[in-house]
Amino acid sequence: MISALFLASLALGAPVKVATWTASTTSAPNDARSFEATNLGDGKQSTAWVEGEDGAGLGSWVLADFGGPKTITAITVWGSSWYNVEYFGHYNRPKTVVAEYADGTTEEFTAVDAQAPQVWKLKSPKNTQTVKMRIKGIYAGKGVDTAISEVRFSDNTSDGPVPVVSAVASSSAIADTDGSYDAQNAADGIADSMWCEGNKNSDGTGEWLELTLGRRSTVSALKFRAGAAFSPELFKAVNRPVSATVSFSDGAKETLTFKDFPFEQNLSFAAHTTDKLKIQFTSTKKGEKYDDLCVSEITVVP
Ligand SMILES: [Ca+2]
Ligand SMILES: [Ca+2]
Repeated sequence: MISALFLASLALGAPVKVATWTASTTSAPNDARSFEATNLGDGKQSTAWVEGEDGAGLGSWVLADFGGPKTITAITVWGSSWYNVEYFGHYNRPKTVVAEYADGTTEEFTAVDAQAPQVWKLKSPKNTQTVKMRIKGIYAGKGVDTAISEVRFSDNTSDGPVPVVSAVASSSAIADTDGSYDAQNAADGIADSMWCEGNKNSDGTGEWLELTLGRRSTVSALKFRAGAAFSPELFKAVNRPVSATVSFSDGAKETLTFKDFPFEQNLSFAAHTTDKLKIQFTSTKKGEKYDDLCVSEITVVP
């Protein structure tokens, strides 16, 4: 339910590109894993910024610079590290955050105590070049440091991809130590969160995903990250789509044919005006480790 509400909030506007990220402090890298502030805006839940102070990180801040004034309507925060369930429990995550805008005005936001993206809608749209987010309160993890995996800002435009407000699937794999495989993961704007089907009697053929759009739109293409986009090495661990049929609200159908690679692929077709997209997979390629069809991300292109 939290995830569905989260997707609905994405309909507030288009994502705003951050030109530079800076932080008050950064934890030293360990095991070749970096904790730099740039991890906040790389579109991956597995990479996180971790503050580098001696204490719990209260007073630490991160600052997003858009490179020019933008009108911001919402901030979405993935608190702690979403690398896996153990990491999520290890790090502190922000409970209270004070956002300071370029004109010096501030606004305070509070997170709920759950592993869910926190969507904070601003009291009113704010025109600003920077947002400084200072951590005022935390939910304590088992370790010492505070982490944030990803931050996204939304504007007040309808530019960019068509927003998806909810996603449902024929089946979903059960959550494990790596996290959830819910349908929402296929349309959350995060490259390394994925939907995997949970039908033990199927290689994914016949399984489907249905995306509800934030507004009736003319759709001419879908961008897909098929399989496990977490890393090129893991991509072939799971089943990948070979072909699918996409159905539109007017009953029209188009055929999708996938390339078998881990990068984003653009699948274009004749334009259709629609409220929903139902993507039913008609053939798949076997994974090396798991017999579950997975899709990491779908972007709906106007
Ligand atoms: Ca990240
Ligand atoms: Ca995703």
